[in-house]
Amino acid sequence: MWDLPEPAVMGVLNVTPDSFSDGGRFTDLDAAVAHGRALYADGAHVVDVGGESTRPGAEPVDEAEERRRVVPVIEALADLPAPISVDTTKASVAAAALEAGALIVNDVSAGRLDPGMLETVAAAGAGYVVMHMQGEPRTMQDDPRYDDVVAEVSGFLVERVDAAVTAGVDPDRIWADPGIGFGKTLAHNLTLLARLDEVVQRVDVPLLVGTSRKGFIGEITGSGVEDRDDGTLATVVWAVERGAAAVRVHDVAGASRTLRLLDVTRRATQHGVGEAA
Ligand code: HH2
Repeated sequence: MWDLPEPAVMGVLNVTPDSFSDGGRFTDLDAAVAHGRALYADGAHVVDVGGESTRPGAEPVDEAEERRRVVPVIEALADLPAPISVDTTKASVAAAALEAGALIVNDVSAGRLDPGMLETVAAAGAGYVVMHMQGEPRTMQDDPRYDDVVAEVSGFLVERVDAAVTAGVDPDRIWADPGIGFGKTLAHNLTLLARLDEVVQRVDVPLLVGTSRKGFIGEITGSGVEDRDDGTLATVVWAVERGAAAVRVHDVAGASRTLRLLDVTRRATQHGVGEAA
């Protein structure tokens, strides 16, 4: 995606009352903008602004309300050196966000929920994230099923990347995302992580992986949402080691430090300790 480093860190900024981790913290414009700037200062390469929660059970948000939440924040952050992405499934919200200065659309529906989405992204020459989700947020965790989760998720991503490219989206500006936690049980999430290198091989564009503070970490560690950053970092290292090009996290400072250590250790392995640090 453009000239972003690999691995890139996407920082999460939810301007919603109900997101599962940071809901209600950044509904005030000044607080949201300050947090966006803090994410950049902490090392975010992309700041992802979302106005609709997609947590399991979340109710959809009206288009005008979602625009009202995200546009002023994006306008105020547009001068950051890092690109802003907008986390939305609606073409009209994406268009308003791109107009306000966002450069990337992060679409958890991969263009399936709004027929105008792919054309909107293509017309703006914007970056695009296509993510896999089984079902829709309100019901997606009811009883998710796959015969082969790796093959099905990879096949879906290949098909949606093709659809985006056919609609005119620049293939060099697309990330694919296996959608950890979106219509997936603990076993599905773990299988995708365990076999992430297969997904990387099957999909032609770089992979973004979002595990941050998600329920499966709590299922394993027993920790609440506010106590999952350490588990998140374990999955960040795992994903990057298996070829993920980018990670989406709430704790950008922690992820940046962790990835720096990973990078130095890798280089020490390849070139010797003297040149690594
Ligand atoms: N996860 C969430 C939201 N958007 N986008 C991508 N590409 N990948 C993800 O894994 C992903 C995403 C859910 O996390 P969060 O934004 O913290 O919560 P909520 O949806 O409740 O706002």
